[in-house]
Amino acid sequence: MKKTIVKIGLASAIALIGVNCSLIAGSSSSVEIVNRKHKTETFKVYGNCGMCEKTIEESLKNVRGVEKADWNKETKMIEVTFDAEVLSLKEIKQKIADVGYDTDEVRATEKAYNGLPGCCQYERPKSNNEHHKHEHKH
Ligand SMILES: [Cu+2]
Repeated sequence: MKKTIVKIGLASAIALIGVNCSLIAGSSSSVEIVNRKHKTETFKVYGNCGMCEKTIEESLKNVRGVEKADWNKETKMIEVTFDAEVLSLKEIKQKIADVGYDTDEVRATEKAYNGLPGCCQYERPKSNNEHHKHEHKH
């Protein structure tokens, strides 16, 4: 009789641990555990809408060393999982700038920015290294 109670107690304890484990596995840190060579960085990319999201994420899609890129249009933050031995964070930001999107570190060229669809022409951050240039006024 006593034995049965102990058994039941153990079984429920294991069940509880099981639940906890699956909760931990579901958290955002699971990527880093699975692949230690990759690291995940989160930074701001200026943009507007769902179309921006597509363009930004596609700019990193077939880039060697980039595992995953996920931009959030609400927060304007991108989460990139990449292999730091293959490419640097700066190179990733350059890829994003190449398709027309600014980050705080790498700025897109006027040409790339102007090439974006009208709805995607987000409000650009003030730049430090272009203060000597004329502001384009309509
Ligand atoms: Cu857009």
